[in-house]
Order: sequence, then C-alpha cells, then structure tokens
Amino acid sequence: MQNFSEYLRSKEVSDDLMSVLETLEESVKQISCSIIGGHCCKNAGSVNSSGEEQIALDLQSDEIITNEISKNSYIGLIASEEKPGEERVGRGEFAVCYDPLDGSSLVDVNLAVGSIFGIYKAESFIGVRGDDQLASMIAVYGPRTTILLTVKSGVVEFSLNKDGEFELVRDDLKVESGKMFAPGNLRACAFREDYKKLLAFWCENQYTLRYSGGMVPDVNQIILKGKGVFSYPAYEETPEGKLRLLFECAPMALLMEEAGGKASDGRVRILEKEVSYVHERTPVFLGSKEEVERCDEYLG
Ligand code: P6P
Repeated sequence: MQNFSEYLRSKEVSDDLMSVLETLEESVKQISCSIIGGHCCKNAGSVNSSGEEQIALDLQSDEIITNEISKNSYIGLIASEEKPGEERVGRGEFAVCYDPLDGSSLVDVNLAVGSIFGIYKAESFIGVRGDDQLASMIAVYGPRTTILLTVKSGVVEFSLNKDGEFELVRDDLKVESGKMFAPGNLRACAFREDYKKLLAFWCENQYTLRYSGGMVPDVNQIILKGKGVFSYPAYEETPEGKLRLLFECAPMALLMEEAGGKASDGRVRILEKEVSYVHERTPVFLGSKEEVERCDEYLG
C-alpha cells in the first residue's frame, strides 16, 4: 500500500507542492487527534466572519493548520473560513485556503465532520478561479479518518492506519449515475416552487436520501459510492446560498470534476467563478453529470 508521499511521488508531483500537501496531511492527523480526544466541543463565545458561532474545536483546528503552515516556507498566503481575510505569511508562492472544521457543530452529536483545502499559486485569492487550483483535498473525521485528494490526475482515498500513517485505499474514484440525493436547504421550498418540483422528481423516482448536514461527509459519500447529487440552493433569505465559494465549493468542485462528475451554481461551473471576496457564498450542486444538469434545468 502506498503512503501519502509515495503516491505523490508516483504522480511526479513537484517537490514544493509535495511539501505543501504533506504539511496539510500532518495538520489533518493532529485535528483527528484533537477530535478523538474529545476536546473543546464547547462554544468559544465568538463568531467567524460569516457570522457563525465558533466552537473551541473550530479555533483549535484553525490554529493547528496555521501552525503547521507557518513551518513551510513554500506557503506565502493563507485564507481560512475562521479568519477575517487572507493573510500573507511569508514569501512562498503557494496560497492555501481552508475550512478547518466544516460542520463543527455536528461534533457535539457525534456525526462526521471534515476539513477542506484548496491549493493555488497566487499573490491573492481575489480574482482566482477554482480551475486555478493545483490540488484540493478533504479530510473526513468519521469512524475512520480519511483524505480524498486530487492533484488533477483523478481522485484517490487515503485512510489513517493504526500506525498513524495515511495509506492509499482507493484509487481512480469515479462518479457515474445512481439514485441518491443529499438535498440541503429544504427550507427554500417554502419560497421556491422550482426546488419543490426538483425534490418531487427525486422522491417520485425513489431516490435514496443521504443527508447528514455535513457537506464534507455528504460529498465524500457521493464520490465513494460513485453516484448521486448534493444540492444547496439559494433563496430570498440567503440570496447567495450558504456555502463558501473559496473554502468549500471550489475544492469540492475540483474533486467532483476530477472524478468525472459536475459542479455548478445552477447556471455556471463552480470552477469558472471568479472569487471577489474570500467569504463569498454561492449556491452549489455537485454530483453525477446527469444529476447536476437536472439541477441546472430545474433551478437555473
Ligand atoms: P443546513 C455545515 O454548517 C455547513 O456549512 C455544511 O457543511 C453543510 O452542508 C451545511 O452547512 C448545512 O446547512 O442549512 O442544512 O444546516
């Protein structure tokens, strides 16, 4: 079984990008420990730049990543969902954006959560597009701690083994078609007939519901099972949707497209959308081609 570094070497990833990814791998190991350690589910008494209450684990996860990144001179720019804006951290040419612990409130009820990372070479995140990512990865903290990674040559899964090493467990993951749906923001149905009709289609066609409230495990499931669709539309109360373009949707969209799926905002590819503000939100539909095209047809 290849470990994380052996896989990167086998894909002829440049030494500097490999070093950046290994830094993020180390962060994931430490976050996994802090979650299993049962630390800090308590509220931190603060809110992030998106106005969401932070639990201490959000801040601790953010601190772990920031600390590991500070040791890597290849990384010069960071942006975190838990920080107000992008931060210059050195002269390195790599820029790393991350949601340190997406869905952190689910930790309290013992559901799976995750970290999301996008890796660029950029002087600023303003103006980048998801297509500019050199790599993206998500970590899932569930019964196992796993990583889905793409260095833009397909999608692979690593699992943290008993020796504390990530080993390759699945390679060349593909999303084809199948009747599974993860419909977010159902409250929008009270205002959007089109979303109601799309949900009726999925129900009338006996799709299997798989929605946990954590974007990372929900999208991870679609990629591992190779089928389905995750939807999170906008509506009048949240006209741009809820999920962040830079920190959540673009890294996930790269994984989904590298697995042969699609990712749109109902009109355009997520990966084509230019970031105008680091905390910018977007409606998002991710999954098998035909399902995302159905979302575009019903909601676009
Ligand atoms: P809702 C978690 O808070 C999150 O950011 C995503 O992980 C998840 O998909 C979404 O919000 C859930 O939102 O409106 O269903 O609580």
